[in-house]
Amino acid sequence: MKVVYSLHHRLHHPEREVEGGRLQEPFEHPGRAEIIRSTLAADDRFDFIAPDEFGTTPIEAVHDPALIAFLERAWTDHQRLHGPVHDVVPDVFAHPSLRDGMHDRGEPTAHDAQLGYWCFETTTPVTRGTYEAARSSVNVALTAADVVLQGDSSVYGLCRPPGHHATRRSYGGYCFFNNAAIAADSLQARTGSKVAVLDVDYHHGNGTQQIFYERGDVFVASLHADPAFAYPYFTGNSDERGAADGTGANVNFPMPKGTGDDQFVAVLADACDAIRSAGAETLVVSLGLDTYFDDPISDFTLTPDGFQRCGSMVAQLGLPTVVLQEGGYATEALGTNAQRWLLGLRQEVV
Ligand code: Q9C
Ligand code: ZN
Repeated sequence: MKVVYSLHHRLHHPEREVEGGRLQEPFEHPGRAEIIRSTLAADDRFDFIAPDEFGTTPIEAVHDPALIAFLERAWTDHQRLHGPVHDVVPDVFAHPSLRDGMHDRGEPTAHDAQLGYWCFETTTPVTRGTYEAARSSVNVALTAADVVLQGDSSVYGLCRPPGHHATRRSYGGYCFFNNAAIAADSLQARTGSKVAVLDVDYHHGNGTQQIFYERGDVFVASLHADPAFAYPYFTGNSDERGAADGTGANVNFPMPKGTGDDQFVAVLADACDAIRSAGAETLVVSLGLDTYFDDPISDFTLTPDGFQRCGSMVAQLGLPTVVLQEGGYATEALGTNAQRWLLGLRQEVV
């Protein structure tokens, strides 16, 4: 199985994040991708390739070009205004209620206001190399999409930073560009056929849902912790089924705290049935491994065996499959968990 990897992910390396009112070391750090890389590199069933450069055109098909332009200049603009700052984070947010009943003024002119206009939370700092790392993560996803277009049955893109929380015109949740949405949109445009995104990260894939909400040509299914108690809170309920041309093309499976292997695999079977019924011909998987029992920011209880069963379940769809890395924060276990999921997909024994 081909693995697409770039060391450029290391250019995104925040020193701290504010979560729950505490200043702490980031859960999303370069070591995550490195342990997956080293675990897969030690298994000769995985072959590493470097990403190609795709430029910004495929990103502009999914994101507001002004968001891309902001992320490219944000770190430099911030240094000019505030002196040396390692991690650039907003201190003001464009809360919708500020302009209730008033017309939309679009992007503000001040840099500090722009930060709070494009970013929706405090755990996603922009560092010196964040833009380059985020662009590289997109290139990893698009290169993986090319691998299945060229005939491989499946491929793994070791994306970092992750992508599924980034909406058309916002970033947050450790995500800047929505790698899975960009890959799915590109696959849809190039094949002209229906694509499905299956998101198995602990957190609802709010960005992917938003990007495709009014489209019928990309079906989106997400399994995640119920937003009644889990981040990102504002999306992910089961009554969010899409709108306009996308009516019925979005399906959410919110699950309770403590969800384990059997329950997750059973719900995954339902999600796979929905993907079959939608008539998808190509699949993009947003692979979050933060459903693991020992994950530090989540409360599901999946095991390595469970991850392999999930991969096997997805293999039953028989679709060309692009697997892209999203979350997963139990660093020591991350390599093994990714390996088990992918071996399940390839119908390999451990
Ligand atoms: N108190 C991914 O797994 N912080 N992103 C949540 C809750 C952000 C997770 C704070 C979690 C983002 C890709
Ligand atoms: Zn997650």
